[in-house]
Amino acid sequence: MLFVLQVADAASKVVITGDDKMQFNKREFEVAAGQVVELEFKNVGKLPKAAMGHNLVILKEGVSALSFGSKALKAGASSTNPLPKSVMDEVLAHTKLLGPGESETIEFVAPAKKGLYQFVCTFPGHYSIMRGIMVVK
Ligand SMILES: [Cu+2]
Repeated sequence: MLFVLQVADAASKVVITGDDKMQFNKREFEVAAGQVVELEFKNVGKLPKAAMGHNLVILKEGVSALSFGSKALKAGASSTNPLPKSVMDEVLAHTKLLGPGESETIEFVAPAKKGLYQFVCTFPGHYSIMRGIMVVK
């Protein structure tokens, strides 16, 4: 008797939090090239969304979190709309803006190209501190 087992590649699951000190709990995470990534982002802070909201924006290869954060700000990023449409062409994946206690899980396919991809929170004033690297292996 022949058993055919199909073992699906489990999606990489990543959990990242942001807090009232403007910190992501991870500065770096790894995913496999071309694999589906399930990323859960939680705002574990207590301050109001309008004062300390967070999002998590993963940038395309070669886009620096610092220059992207500054560009988003110049494009009109605000505490209610931190990710203006005009800068979306440099974005690989992103969560919405989360207030205290909120979380969101997004799914995206990791780039086929191995390398370093930066991520950032674009709430005004956060990008210089709230940033990190997704390592695609
Ligand atoms: Cu933030």
